[in-house]
Amino acid sequence: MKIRRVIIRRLKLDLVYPFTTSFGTVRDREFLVVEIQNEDGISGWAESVASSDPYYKEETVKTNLHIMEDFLIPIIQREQIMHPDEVSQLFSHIRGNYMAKAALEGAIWDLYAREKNMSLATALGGVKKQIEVGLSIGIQDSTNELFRKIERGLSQGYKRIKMKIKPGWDVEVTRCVRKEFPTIPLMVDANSAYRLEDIDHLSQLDEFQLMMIEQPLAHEDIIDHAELQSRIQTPICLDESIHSVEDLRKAIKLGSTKVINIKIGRVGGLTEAKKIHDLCQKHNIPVWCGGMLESGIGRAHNIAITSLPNFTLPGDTAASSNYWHTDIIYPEVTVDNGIITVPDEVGIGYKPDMNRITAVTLEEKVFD
Ligand code: OSB
Ligand code: MG
Repeated sequence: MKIRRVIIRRLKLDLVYPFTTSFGTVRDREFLVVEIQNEDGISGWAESVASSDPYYKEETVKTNLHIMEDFLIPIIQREQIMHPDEVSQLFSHIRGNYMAKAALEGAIWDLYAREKNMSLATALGGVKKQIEVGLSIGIQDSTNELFRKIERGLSQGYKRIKMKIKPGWDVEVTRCVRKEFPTIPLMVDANSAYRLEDIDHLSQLDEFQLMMIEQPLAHEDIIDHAELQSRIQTPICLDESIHSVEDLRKAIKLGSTKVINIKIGRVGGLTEAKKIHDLCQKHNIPVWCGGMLESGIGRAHNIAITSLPNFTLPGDTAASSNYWHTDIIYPEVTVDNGIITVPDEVGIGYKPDMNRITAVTLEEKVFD
């Protein structure tokens, strides 16, 4: 692959609804979109899932810009890349900064697929033509509001409901939801809001037949999660704690997790995401694709990776209209009765909408 130019755009989009987790409320998203052009003028696209604040994980839009500009882009410009699988190796001496790495690697994957005239899903080894998706519902002002959101999601056919929890909005709310919706596939996500001392409290969730509890304990922990898992029945799913196939190997060894949420940005890119998928498959651990309130570009990458065979649980990739008044791709991502058809067009399979992108760009940097 001959890379001629890297363009980083900083965009801002308003969310259709504010989204509240245990770590705060977001009303809009500021994020970076990466375009990488080859010598023939073909472009590959990806986005960074880093947000403007370091509340989910430590990376931010600003740290991503710094790491991309000063460290990662010079590597891409200097090295001859034959296959996108090489990129994570080329980046490996730069510690952490997973989201920044993933955004550049993702654009190279899209460019590679376009050069080969195939879909990104096919380039990744995807097999599924359709994927099942669920809805992630933030913390609400009242249980009535939560019920309304769940009902809406179910009426649109979403295959599972994930509700965010935090201390004070957990056991009793889940009890109410279960009473109202006794049989729906339901899970909760705590985004690291609890400590091991909360074992007795968290074990009260066991009576609600939840599919899983996502990341109850600290954002880098795999040790306390192992103890918690040995004392509760609800399967634990790790999100924040897993950055690599190495983290996963250790978590499996300790018994910290029974399900894995794969986020391309959190693990440094598609190549590492595939490795995590493969190791989970070997250990009969189901995986699903987590969401980070992505624009259509990130959403398209999520759809492509979800076409791999061990993504057996519905992911977070809801329809564009659940997040944005107007997305930055066309067509927008649509969900039909909880199912997305994986596009078979070349690359990510959706076209970046340049007019819309220009309209919401705050800053643009070109690296020749
Ligand atoms: O933990 O999965 C998470 C959004 C921002 C940060 C962390 C998380 C989330 C979501 C959003 O749950 C899911 C979505 O994109 O719909
Ligand atoms: Mg999560």
